[in-house]
Amino acid sequence: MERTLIIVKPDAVQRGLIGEIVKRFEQRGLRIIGLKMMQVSEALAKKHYGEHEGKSFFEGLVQYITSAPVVVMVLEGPNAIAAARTTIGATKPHEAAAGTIRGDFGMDVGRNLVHGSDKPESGLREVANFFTEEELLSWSRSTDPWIFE
Ligand code: D4T
Repeated sequence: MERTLIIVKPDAVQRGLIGEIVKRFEQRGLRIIGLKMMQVSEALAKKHYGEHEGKSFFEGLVQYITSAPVVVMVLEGPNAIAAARTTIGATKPHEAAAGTIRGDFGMDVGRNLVHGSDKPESGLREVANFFTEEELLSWSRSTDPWIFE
């Protein structure tokens, strides 16, 4: 089972899209094992986006993600990372396919609504940055056998 960290970013929260975005991951079949609303600190933002430090957009990215509350969640499932990223769509919303979250709601790379981990190692690291083990639930749904063979 893979785990991915999803961040419903400040623009999506401000635009009232929390429910819409959570719904899309739920209907895909990903299992939510942790979920909370929080304000990201500058230190946490810099840690999360550490690989982009030094790039031209880094300061703007930190400013954006810390500017207002976000909703963070951990999704679990076989191939959860790839499944979540195809639901999210391409990084630049104007290039994202219609039907994806970014393709349906976004226009600008600096306001791209949602984050999803990009590989299994990042998923584990990012989940640990945002959640304690006690905040994550190990559970199964009665529908799981109808979603995962
Ligand atoms: P995140 O990490 O937010 O889910 O986005 P992606 O995984 O799709 O894309 P990324 O890591 O390449 O970029 C992280 C973050 O930086 C912003 N960004 C990116 C930007 O503002 N300008 C840019 O040119 C790029 C490449 C958007 C997402």
